[in-house]
Amino acid sequence: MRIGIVCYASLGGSGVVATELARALALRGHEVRVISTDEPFRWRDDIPGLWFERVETPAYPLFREPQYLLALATAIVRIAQQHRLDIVHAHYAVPHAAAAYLADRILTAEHNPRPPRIVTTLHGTDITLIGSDPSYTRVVAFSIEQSHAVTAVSSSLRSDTIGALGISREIRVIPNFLDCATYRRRHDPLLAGRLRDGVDGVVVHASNFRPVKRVDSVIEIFLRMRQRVRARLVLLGDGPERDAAARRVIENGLQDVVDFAGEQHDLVPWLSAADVFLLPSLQESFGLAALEAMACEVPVVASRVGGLPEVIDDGVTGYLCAPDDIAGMAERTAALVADEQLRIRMGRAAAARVSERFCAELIVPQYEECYRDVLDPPSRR
Ligand code: GMT
Repeated sequence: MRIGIVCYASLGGSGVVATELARALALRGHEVRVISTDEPFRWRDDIPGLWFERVETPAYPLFREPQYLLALATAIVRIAQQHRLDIVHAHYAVPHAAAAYLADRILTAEHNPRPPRIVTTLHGTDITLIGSDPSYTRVVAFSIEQSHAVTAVSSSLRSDTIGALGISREIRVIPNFLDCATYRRRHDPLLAGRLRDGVDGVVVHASNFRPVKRVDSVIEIFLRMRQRVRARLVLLGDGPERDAAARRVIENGLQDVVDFAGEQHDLVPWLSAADVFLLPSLQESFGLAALEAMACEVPVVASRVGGLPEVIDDGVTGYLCAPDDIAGMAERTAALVADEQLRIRMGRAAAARVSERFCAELIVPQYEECYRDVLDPPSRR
């Protein structure tokens, strides 16, 4: 199939999933074009059948706002015609589903013999935060209804979409996935040695530092657990809450035991040096970062919200607590750092869960089936 994958380039799970899906599809023999404003985070064009198509959003002094929706719809029309796309797969509904819909209308009105079918994948905040904001709801809901197929990364997100947007159409649940050959425990002895020096354990958090990730809670949990064990906190990623987090670290005199490691292209050695991964988010439709940690045999302590219970098996591969239960998360984290046997058992169970349910080999065929169904609906076969 000839597939166009639309995604955000910025640091975020939806862009990562879209990029990994594009790679996996190209490796399976499809022609795949990733359509974005910039090369996505973690982009590599080292395999045949995979291309990057840039969306230019020119600035014009008259406008205060960049016209991204129009630029993207125009780019989709051009790429669909030029490369005879069969599928346009929009990752993150806002505004990608609307841009894909607009492109479809243009191609149809211009009598394009076979406009591509539109598949939209919902990732989370496109529904739970942005899409359900009254400023956007009508267009987001309409463009989701108009897509030829819609997928959500968890059952929880499917329910949220039905509840928040009143969507009545079929939404398939296709969970996120990892390249399990890459995501496996891989030690960098130098890095692990540095992080573990002088402490009993290492706690890691990785995110885009937006308020929904609650990095302030990560620091609060770490402060409390340090009353029981000597630990280091490693914060991976970057975003709007980073400066506030850095101030909190200084206010609490934690500079020597908290590392801001920034954005890392290869998370595996960092995760492999960890004893516990913390994800106390306010909302999380899936929690790709938790899955990456689990693949590296790291148990996760997280909020019991959204799709996280579909990823983490409470008491088996990690612990789930109420999002405001900072004391409970601190206690669980300290217990894991203090008890090596418990940590190893849970870490191995976590990695086993990832290989049983969340490897690319299991999930990518579900997307291929979805594409085949919209190109040739089962009722017409
Ligand atoms: O909120 C983010 O972290 C970014 C957002 C995105 O742009 O990718 O993440 C959402 O999609 C990820 C990939 O499907 C999920 O793993 C995250 O759980 C989801 N974030 C939220 O629901 C808050």
